[in-house]
Amino acid sequence: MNKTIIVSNRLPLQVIIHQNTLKIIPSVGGLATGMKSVHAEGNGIWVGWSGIPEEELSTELSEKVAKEIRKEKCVSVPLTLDDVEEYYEGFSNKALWPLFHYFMEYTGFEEHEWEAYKRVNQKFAEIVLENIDDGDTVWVHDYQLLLLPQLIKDKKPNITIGFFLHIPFPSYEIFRTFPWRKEILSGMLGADLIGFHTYDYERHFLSSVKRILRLDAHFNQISYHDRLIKVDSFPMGIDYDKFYNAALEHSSNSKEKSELYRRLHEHISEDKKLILSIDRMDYTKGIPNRIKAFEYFLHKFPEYKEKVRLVMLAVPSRSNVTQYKKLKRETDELVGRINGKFATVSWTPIWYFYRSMPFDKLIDLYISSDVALITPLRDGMNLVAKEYVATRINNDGVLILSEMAGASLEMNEALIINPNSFEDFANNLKRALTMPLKDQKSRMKFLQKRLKRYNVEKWAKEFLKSLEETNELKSNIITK
Ligand code: GDG
Repeated sequence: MNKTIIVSNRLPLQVIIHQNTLKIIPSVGGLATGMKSVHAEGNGIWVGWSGIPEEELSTELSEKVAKEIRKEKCVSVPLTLDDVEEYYEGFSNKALWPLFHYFMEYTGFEEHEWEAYKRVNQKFAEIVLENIDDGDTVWVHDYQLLLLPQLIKDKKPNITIGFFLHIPFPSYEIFRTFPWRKEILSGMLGADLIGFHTYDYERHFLSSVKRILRLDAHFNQISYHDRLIKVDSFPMGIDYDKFYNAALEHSSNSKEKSELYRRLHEHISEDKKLILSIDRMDYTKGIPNRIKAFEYFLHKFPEYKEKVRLVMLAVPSRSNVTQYKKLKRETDELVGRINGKFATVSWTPIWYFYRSMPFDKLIDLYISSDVALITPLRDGMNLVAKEYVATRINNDGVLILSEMAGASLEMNEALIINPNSFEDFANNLKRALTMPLKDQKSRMKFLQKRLKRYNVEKWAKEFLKSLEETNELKSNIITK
């Protein structure tokens, strides 16, 4: 029986080792949810890193971890501390991530990190090849594994390979600065189908392929050696029902309310509003910008002092990388300065949480907020914007969304802003806070309808269906 092999940098689980006892906790992230049915089907497997460097495992424990992981239909790729430092924190997060998000000034090109990136992609390839049979399908995810499709194709030309990029693909003018641009493109072209969140990323990719590799591309098909490669956009959705149902349960009178819920609602009354932002602590998410723009709003519309509160959840991320440490310091200082400047005995303008919260608390935040302020400077998609919409069970609430997020292209009914314009930001925040309920509801209903239909499961199915169709393309070429 043919199977699908999913490959991503991290496995969809967490391994916890405490005093030689082992616990495996499945993770519940968006990707894991979307892939659930694909992964569960037949003898499908997921290949990725367990999150524990090899040095922290004795041979005996390493075997035990592999065995337990296998029970979850997962296979781990062993990574050393050096691999993690050079391939993940280094090349992936200091070269690819900033460049692909247009942060050229943050981008460092280190030859030894490139070597590590190639070495680790090769490690992934070996594990995939050990587990693959003729007729299988491989679906590779994201920017940490851009070389993997070609490494697999070289050894197994008849395997069908899909690749999906979760972050933006930058314009040619940015991408061409990359020292290893040809190798990166050739690596991706090992896939039969290459997917992006938006048509713009797809267009940028095709333009780089044409101009850097001088390949022919007609519409969304690239001729490469004797193969045809399809490129398309698949905007990722969320598990809509999970968020909607959780919101329903959390809002019901019979549900005992959490401390967080009670504290949030103490503030809410007719004339007081909560504004929410949730992101990983990442410079692409525009956190300092948002705080400064909020300050500008309070200056421009002083009547909102003591009437609004920004609840800002920033989830720790990549905290070993210098730029992220700097960002954390800058955010702490800005929040401190603005709270110091505006606070009164009964009011703190920004409630700032630097931590990860359990799902239940996330839902409490979503359902308690009148406005969601999602203003990244650059974002592949942004699922938080979609999750906020899914939790608005009474169709009220307003989403303010940056036009730099992939999600903005499918969420026209949100208030779309340029996050670099404080004027745009302040005016739209005022508009959101004064929007009549009737308008809120009609916008929310349109957004919800679309998100419910094109959920994450549908996204995964459409990608795999399109990947399967590439087999017809192949057979057409052969018969011609
Ligand atoms: C990358 C791309 C693209 C957040 N805080 C907590 C928490 N979360 C969950 C949210 C959401 C997810 O994390 C964040 O997803 P995003 O899409 O917003 O952002 P990235 O992490 O940057 O993801 C992005 C995505 O890949 C998918 O392709 O959209 O553009 O950058 O699901 O709910 N979950 C819990 N506690 C938290 O504190 N439990």
